[in-house]
Amino acid sequence: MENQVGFAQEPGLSLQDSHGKEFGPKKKLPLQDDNSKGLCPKKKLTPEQVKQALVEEAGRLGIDKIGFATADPFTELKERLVRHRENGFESGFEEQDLDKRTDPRLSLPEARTIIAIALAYPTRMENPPANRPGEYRGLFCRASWGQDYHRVLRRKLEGLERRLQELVPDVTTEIMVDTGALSDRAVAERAGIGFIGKNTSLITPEFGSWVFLGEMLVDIALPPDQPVTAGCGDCTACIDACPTGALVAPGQLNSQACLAYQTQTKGFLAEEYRDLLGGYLYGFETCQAVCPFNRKKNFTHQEDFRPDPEQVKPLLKPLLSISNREFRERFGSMAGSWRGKKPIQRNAIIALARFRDRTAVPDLIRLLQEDPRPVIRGTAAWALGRIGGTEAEEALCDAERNEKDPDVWREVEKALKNRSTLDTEERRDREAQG
Ligand code: B12
Ligand code: SF4
Repeated sequence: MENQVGFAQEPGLSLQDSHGKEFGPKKKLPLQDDNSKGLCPKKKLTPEQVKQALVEEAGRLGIDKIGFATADPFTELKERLVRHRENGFESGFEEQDLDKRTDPRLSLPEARTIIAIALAYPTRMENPPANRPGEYRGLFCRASWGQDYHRVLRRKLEGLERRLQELVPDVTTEIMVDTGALSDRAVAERAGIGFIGKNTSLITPEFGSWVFLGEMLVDIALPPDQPVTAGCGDCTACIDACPTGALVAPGQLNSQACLAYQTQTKGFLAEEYRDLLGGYLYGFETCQAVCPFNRKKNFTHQEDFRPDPEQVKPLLKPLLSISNREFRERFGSMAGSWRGKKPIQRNAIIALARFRDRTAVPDLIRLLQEDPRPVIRGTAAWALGRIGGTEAEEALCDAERNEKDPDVWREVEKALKNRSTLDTEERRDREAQG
C-alpha cells in the first residue's frame, strides 16, 4: 500500500504564521509510518514555536546569544557604505558588491528572516608566559585565541540548521560567518544582539564587545526581536585612546589607519605605525580594552576559544626561522594565521626592535642577508638600526653596498641614519657617566 502523504517536519504538525496562514513546506513528503502517526490530530506549529525551538536548541548548542531579524534590505547601511568607500576607509577585506552587502535576498532569493548568533570569547590568559630579556614574546589579539571562530560559529549554525530542517524539512538556508556578503554587525544589531559602539563594535550588555558574530538566512518568516536600546552616551574613551586616530567619528573607522588592519597587510608596515603596535603580531584591541562595557569581562566557558599561552603569546625569535609547515602546524588552527606567516614574521621583527633585543641581532642579520622576501629584509634592516651596536652597523653597511631592491635599500639607509642618532645618544650617555 502506498504511504499517505503529510508534513515531514513532525508527522501530524503543520506550520502557521501569526495570521494563521500556513507557511510550512510546500512540498508534501511521505510519512514513514502512516498507520500510527497519520491518524493523530494535527498539532499546529506556529512561527513563535519554531523560534522557541531554535532558541532552546541554541542553548543546547552552547550559543551565547541568538536573535531574529527580518531579511529586509539594509537601506541606511548602503548609504553609509557608499560614503565609507568614497572616503577611502575600506580595508579591502569586505565584500565589494554593496548591493550584496545590504540586500540579504541577493544571497538567498527567498530570504524572510536572519537568525543571528553571538559567541563570547575570553579576555584573560591563565598563567601567561612572561617576557624575559632575550626571551621576548609577541601577542595575538583575543579574537584569534583558541580555534578559528569561523569554524566554531559555522558548526554552531549548522547545528541550528539541522534542528530547523527537522521542523521545516524543505527550508532553505544560507550560513555566514565573517566572510559572507552581509555586515555581521548590522545584522546582529537588527536582531537585538547588541548595539553599535563608537568604536564600531557590536556591544552586548552581557559580554561587552568580546563576541564573535554569525548568521543564517532562512526562507521562512519568524518573529523578529527588538534592537537593544543601550548606547555609549557621552563616553569617548575608544576615540581618545586609538593611537592612530582611526576612529574618525563616532561609529566610523578609517580601516586603513586601524592597527588591526595594518597587522594584516603583506607589504612594508608604514614607519609611523611601527612604534605603535606594542608587541601585537596579529590584530589590535585598544578600542575594546578601554571600553567600560568590557571592564572585567572575561568569559571562559567556550572551550574552543581557550588560549594556549605558547600559541597566542609565542617567543619572537623562533618565529623568524619558522618553516611553512611548522607555521601551519602551530598556528594554522587560529583565525590569526589566515594571511600566512609573512605578516606575522614582519610584526615579530618589529616587536623585537621594540624590545631592543640585542640577542636577536644575529637572526636579524641572517634575514637581512639571506631572506628572499624584500619586506622581511627591509624590516630586519630597520630593526637592526633600532637595536644598534657594532655588529648591526657592519651588517647594514654591507647591505648598503650589496642590496639591489630599492625598497629594502631605502630601509637600510634610514636604519643607518637612525643608528647614527642612537650611537650619538649612546656616546653622550657614556660621556655623561664619565
Ligand atoms: C573588514 C573587517 C574588518 C576591518 C575593518 C573593520 C571595520 N570596523 O570596518 C579590520 C581589519 C580593521 C577589522 C578589525 C577588527 N575586526 Co573585523 N571584520 C571585518 C568584516 C569582514 C567586514 C566589516 C565591514 O564591512 N566594515 C565596514 C563597516 C562600515 O561596516 P560594519 O563594521 O560591518 O558595520 C557598521 C555599520 O553597520 C555602521 N552603522 C550602522 N548603523 C549605524 C548607525 C550609526 C549612528 C553609526 C555611527 C554607525 C552605523 O556601524 C557598524 C559598525 O562599524 C566583519 C565581518 C562581516 N562580514 O561583517 C568583521 C568583524 C566586524 N570583525 C570583527 C572583529 C572581532 C574585529 C577585531 C576586534 C579583531 C581584532 N582584535 O583585531 C577588529 C576590531 C576593529 C574595529 N574597531 O572595527 C567582528 C566584530 C565582532 C563585534 N563584536 O563587533 C566581525 C563582525 C567578525 C565576526 N563575524 O565576528 N575588521
Ligand atoms: S569606549 Fe565608550 S565610546 Fe567607545 S564603544 Fe565603549 S562605551 Fe562607546
